[in-house]
Amino acid sequence: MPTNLPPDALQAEKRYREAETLEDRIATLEVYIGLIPKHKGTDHLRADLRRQLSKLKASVQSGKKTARQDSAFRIDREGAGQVAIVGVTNVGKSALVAALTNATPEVSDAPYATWEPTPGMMLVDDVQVQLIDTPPLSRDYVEPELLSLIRRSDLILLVVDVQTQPVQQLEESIAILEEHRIVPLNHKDNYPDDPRFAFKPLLVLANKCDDQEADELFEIFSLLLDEKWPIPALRAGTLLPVSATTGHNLEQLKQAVFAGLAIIRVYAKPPGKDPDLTRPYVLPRDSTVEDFARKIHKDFYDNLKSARVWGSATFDGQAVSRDHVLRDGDVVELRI
Ligand SMILES: Nc1nc2c(ncn2[C@@H]2O[C@H](COP(=O)(O)OP(=O)(O)OP(=O)(O)O)[C@@H](O)[C@H]2O)c(=O)[nH]1
Ligand SMILES: [Mg+2]
Repeated sequence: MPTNLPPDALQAEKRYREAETLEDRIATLEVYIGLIPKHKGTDHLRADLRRQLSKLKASVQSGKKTARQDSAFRIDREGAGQVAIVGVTNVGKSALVAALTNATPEVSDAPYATWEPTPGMMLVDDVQVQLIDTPPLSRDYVEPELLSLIRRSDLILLVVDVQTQPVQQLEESIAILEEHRIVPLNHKDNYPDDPRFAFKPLLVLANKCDDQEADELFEIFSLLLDEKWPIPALRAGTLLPVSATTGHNLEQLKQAVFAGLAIIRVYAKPPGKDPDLTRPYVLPRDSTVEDFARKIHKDFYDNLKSARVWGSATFDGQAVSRDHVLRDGDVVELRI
């Protein structure tokens, strides 16, 4: 029986012990966990209870498949891409999501503050991207549902705290992911080409680079990595110093996410009119005029007679073929 808990938490614990059905046990345990004060002294207790909770939830799922839909870990895709922010506890994942999106996840000094994912929308220029704050990766236990969420995402942002053993944090996070067959794209060559592996683009964020002193820590961090990571994991552009507190490099972070998603924006120009530059169509990189036509409407795809492009063509308004490869920012006029 846990001691040093406030009376309401003790009462909730009693209700949990007395709950009889599986549903009741889950409901009362969730209330109990929510009432436990968050500090280092309750760290183990909370981690332990969360493990129990996910076991209970797993047994509901194996009993009836429809429970999956209710899971907080199944987040509908919105916007041009889904990006999972992951890392060990206290590195500032929630703080980054709060700084970059409209969402307001709990930011806390106490470890293991986040235990359910929270999505938020981040505007990169004129494109909305979905960022998902997630519970911490931990050597002890990782929720299977968290791993599925990461596997479904288009891009992983792996956060470390530049002020607290960032090298170890990075190595531990990568090891946990790889043990569960989630492999950064740049480690692909180390693994068999097997569909059970999810190869993901991954960007490392060294958070808490608030000031000059922290910048020096970042320098040391990146130097240490060069020695310890012979694989080209952290080639230019995959490691970025940021600060959720001061906003340092958050614009660069947005641009890096956009680049990591490998998408382009294309603007439609109705014949004889100006293009609508406020509403981009988002397409995978290397899409063609034909892909763009299909995205607008099947009729355009089926009946496309000609296309003109401003941007990637040699001259503005040049007539191009259906298989012309488009570039980010192109304006396209389709005629049917
Ligand atoms: N100095 C500094 N502190 C930060 C920064 N970002 C977050 N923090 C602090 O670090 C602590 C942890 O932040 P969170 O965002 O809750 O960390 P988390 O990674 O979500 O932690 P878990 O939910 O436990 O996994 C809080 O006290 C934050 O205020 C930053 O850029 N600079
Ligand atoms: Mg958090």
